Amino acid sequence: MVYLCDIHTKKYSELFCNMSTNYLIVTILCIATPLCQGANQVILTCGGNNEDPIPGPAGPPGKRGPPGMTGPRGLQGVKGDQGANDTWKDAFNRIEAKVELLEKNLQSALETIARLQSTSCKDAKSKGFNNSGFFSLSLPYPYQGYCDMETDGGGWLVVQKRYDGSTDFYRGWDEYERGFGSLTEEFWIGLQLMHKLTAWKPHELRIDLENFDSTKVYAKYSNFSIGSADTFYRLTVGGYSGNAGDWLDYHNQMQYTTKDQDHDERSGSNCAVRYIGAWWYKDCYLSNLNGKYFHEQTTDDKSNIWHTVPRKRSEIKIRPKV
Ligand SMILES: [Ca+2]
Repeated sequence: MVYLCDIHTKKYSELFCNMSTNYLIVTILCIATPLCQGANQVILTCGGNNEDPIPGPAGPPGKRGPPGMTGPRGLQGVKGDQGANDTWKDAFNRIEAKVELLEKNLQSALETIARLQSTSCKDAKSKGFNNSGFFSLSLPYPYQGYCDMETDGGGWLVVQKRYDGSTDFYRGWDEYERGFGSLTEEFWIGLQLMHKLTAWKPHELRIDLENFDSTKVYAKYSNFSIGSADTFYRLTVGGYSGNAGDWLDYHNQMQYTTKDQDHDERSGSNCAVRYIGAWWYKDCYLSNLNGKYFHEQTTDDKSNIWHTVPRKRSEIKIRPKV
């Protein structure tokens, strides 16, 4: 078993052992190889020393350790062999079932690899991922993202999501730079990443909004980019379409302002403090989607407003144009 992984399948080992899916892949390879029994032994060799594949004599047993964490559920097993009365047809059916299971597991493994190797949500969409969810994306550097694969052709990276007020958005500069919240709940992905992505490739922007009467509207911009930290993440936006109204144009070319960094055009006060948010304020806003979240319709001008209407739900998302 040791030789199988280190020598005969050395390429597979080197390819997959550094990836989080190695358990699944190696297991499948081993199942497919009659020489290989006991996938755990093979997996252990993956992280071992390939220059010395011959194991030494076993040492004395060590002290029993504490129980580990419960692991993930394993792959589905195949039905066991039957007794001596087995017919050729039964044997064939069992083999066929095994092959089908192996094909299914292999397909799952290949999908996982593709999911890990996508450069962007748009790239993942082009590979056939049609369900929204989490992806490990690799450009312009590795990061985790939530991809909207259904709206307007899919392939959108969600950069802001709010829907229940569970995450506090009244935060300072550092957190707006790095991002905060949970990708499974409400979050802000961070100005640094938004700058990196839009400097890497031209992007378009889409803002999906849901009102408290459950009507949905959107604003789309064919051009969207965020400047570097040196420009205080200056917003460049244009090419509006949609039915929510163009309430970002007013903020075009504005720098970002948080409660602890005032880069707006309102003299004598900080718009982020005045309106309990953080945004590309001018003097001060026509949109304020990071404003205070209210659970019901309100006329409070400190709320998460798009023009004059606070929103029950907002999703801001970006997508490479090419
Ligand atoms: Ca000011």
